[in-house]
Amino acid sequence: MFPIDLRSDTVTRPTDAMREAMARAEVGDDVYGEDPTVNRLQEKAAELLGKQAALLVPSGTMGNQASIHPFVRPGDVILGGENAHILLYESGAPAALSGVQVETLGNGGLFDADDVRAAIHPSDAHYSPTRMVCLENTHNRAGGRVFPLEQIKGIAEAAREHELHLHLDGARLFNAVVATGIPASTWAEPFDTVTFCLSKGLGAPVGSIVCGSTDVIWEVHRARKRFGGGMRQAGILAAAGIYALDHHVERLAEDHAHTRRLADGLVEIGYTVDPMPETNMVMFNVQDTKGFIRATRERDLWIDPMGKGQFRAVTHLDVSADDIEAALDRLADVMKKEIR
Ligand code: TLP
Repeated sequence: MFPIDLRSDTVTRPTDAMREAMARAEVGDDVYGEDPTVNRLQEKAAELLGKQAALLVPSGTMGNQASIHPFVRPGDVILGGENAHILLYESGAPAALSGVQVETLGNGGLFDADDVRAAIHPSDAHYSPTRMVCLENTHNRAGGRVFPLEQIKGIAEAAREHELHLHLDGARLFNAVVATGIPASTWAEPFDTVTFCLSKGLGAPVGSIVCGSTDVIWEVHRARKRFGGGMRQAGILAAAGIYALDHHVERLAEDHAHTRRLADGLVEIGYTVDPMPETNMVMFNVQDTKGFIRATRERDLWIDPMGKGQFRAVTHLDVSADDIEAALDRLADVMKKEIR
């Protein structure tokens, strides 16, 4: 049996053509701002997202945290959707690195303008100031759901009314772009800072981008330095990013089609899929977590749990239509053994 890895879209390996682009990259010392390939990637990303400036950072986590750090003071509150990556999967970084408290909004990751207005603390010495709203699109723990644009516009209005910084964790923003046909710049427009990852569905080995106004990115740049994220001849990585943006965006539609097929197959086999997928991941329920992990690993099928009784399967560049059929055969076999 050959391995099929559906744990995350982070597991992809650079293609030969991407490696070729990396090997040929012109480089310089990016801490001096002298790496031409990094500069080219940053200009390209800023233009794609309709922002004045962009900054390459080593990871989505650093992109998020460097987008929070300059715009808050210790004791401030930042608001985020339930189960947001920033709050759940970044090792407590908002508290540890920026000293902020986090309050969650809405249900399952999505929220609206009323949730924001209701959460803002009054201007009273008892309360810590509410400073920032963070939103995730697509939302990971919500099964790759696309955050509705009209809802985002309402949230942005509420944020502006109260002078809150608005940040988008767009680790998988291009999945939302491809799923909806709405350009990245439209999704990015309401936000002060936007991150997106090159190292997920886009298939680059390393790297994320933060976009914003020139002034905002100047502050994020300082935070990147403070967090130890200044890189030197990073053009080798930036070349992979440029290649990914040129060649791996439209193909995300294939991942979305594979996920839909996987979801339909899971339902046919008898698993409960919830919600049905909108992009490149599908969440389904399994009671026997340990048994399911053992049985799938025995069949060289890699799928991880995400929360109690829930598994997440993610499609990506290294998963073909045939792999999906093979994965479904293996899952049907697992179900036959009464592991559900
Ligand atoms: N998410 C990973 C795990 O950390 C859960 C994954 O496999 O999905 N924002 C979002 C929405 C993410 O899903 C992730 C990674 C990040 C930020 C962080 O990116 P990295 O791993 O580059 O720090």
